Amino acid sequence: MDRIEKVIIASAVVLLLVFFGAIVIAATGYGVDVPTCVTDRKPFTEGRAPFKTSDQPLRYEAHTVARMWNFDPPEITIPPGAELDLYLSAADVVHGYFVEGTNINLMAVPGAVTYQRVKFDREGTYRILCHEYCGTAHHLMAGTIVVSQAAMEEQQ
Ligand SMILES: [Cu+2]
Repeated sequence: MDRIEKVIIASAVVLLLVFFGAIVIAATGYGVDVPTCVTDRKPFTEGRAPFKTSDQPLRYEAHTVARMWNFDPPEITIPPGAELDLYLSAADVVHGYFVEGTNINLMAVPGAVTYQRVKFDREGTYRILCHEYCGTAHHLMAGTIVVSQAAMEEQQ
């Protein structure tokens, strides 16, 4: 084996170890979580507005259905500092679920439920966009997540 080949193989092994270490550090040190497909929930075709599931920690759960060409419910309102358990399904074709300014990026797949737990610390309005081409009105498919204490108090 040529010396250059040995150097390239050794470099590749070092890079593999560095990347694997970065994944382990991200998962354990920074809490980076990969969205998962859950199997203990039946796929649903009706959305459900957020409801509180826990006070300590403050936690809400929302069920969103993506369909041509909207999200049901179109708006999710939670208070700042709350964790949101987001369950997502699709009623017709594959859609995407991307929330601007966050790391929320899910696939909505018919017959499956995807899940991600997220926490919003800052108040604001976050736009939800479909990022999978799903038909002629795909570009109009949007929703919002409103993180606001005042909006929560208005609802009660
Ligand atoms: Cu779409």
